[in-house]
Amino acid sequence: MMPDRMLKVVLSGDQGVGKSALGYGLAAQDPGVPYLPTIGVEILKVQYRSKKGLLYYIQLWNTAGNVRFRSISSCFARGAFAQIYVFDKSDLGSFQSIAYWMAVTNASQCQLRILYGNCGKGEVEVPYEEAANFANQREMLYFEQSALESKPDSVVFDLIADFSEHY
Ligand SMILES: Nc1nc2c(ncn2[C@@H]2O[C@H](COP(=O)(O)OP(=O)(O)OP(=O)(O)O)[C@@H](O)[C@H]2O)c(=O)[nH]1
Ligand SMILES: [Mg+2]
Repeated sequence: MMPDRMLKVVLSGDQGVGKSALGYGLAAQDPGVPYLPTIGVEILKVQYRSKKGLLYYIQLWNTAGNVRFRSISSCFARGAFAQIYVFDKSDLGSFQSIAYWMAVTNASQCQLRILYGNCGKGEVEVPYEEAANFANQREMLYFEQSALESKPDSVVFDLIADFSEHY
């Protein structure tokens, strides 16, 4: 079946924040346990039916957070419709890195930016208000959830589809 829309979506953020956990959940793929650190980039293919009934073919670029791959992060972001910046709510440093990730991935070049606070990993160091304010100032939508509980029908794709259908 031909999709109505094809979109590239990129996941970025520090090592170990839960990008792969989120990506596999959104793609309904069982990666096997435990998760291995991503090498370079992995492209997950996802089909999604929006509330308005459009069929999306989403290429989810699950990138590596490890410093070894930083020189290629900007290439992976090229041509993205949406970028999802992931941090771990129990790790302040990963939240402070978001500005860095926005810079290397040319955040202003894509139509939609989502800040995703993974709240599944432990005791909260970054409160909701702080993350939501930061997102607001940087023209991002803010959303928080446990990455391990993400599913293809998650609100993440609804946000992307709603935006795409108004765009
Ligand atoms: N309990 C719990 N563990 C999580 C959650 N999200 C991620 N983890 C764990 O945190 C570890 C790192 O998660 P990944 O998804 O591999 O992190 P990543 O951002 O893809 O890391 P890189 O690929 O190295 O950049 C894994 O052991 C996951 O199982 C969560 O929501 N809850
Ligand atoms: Mg990964």
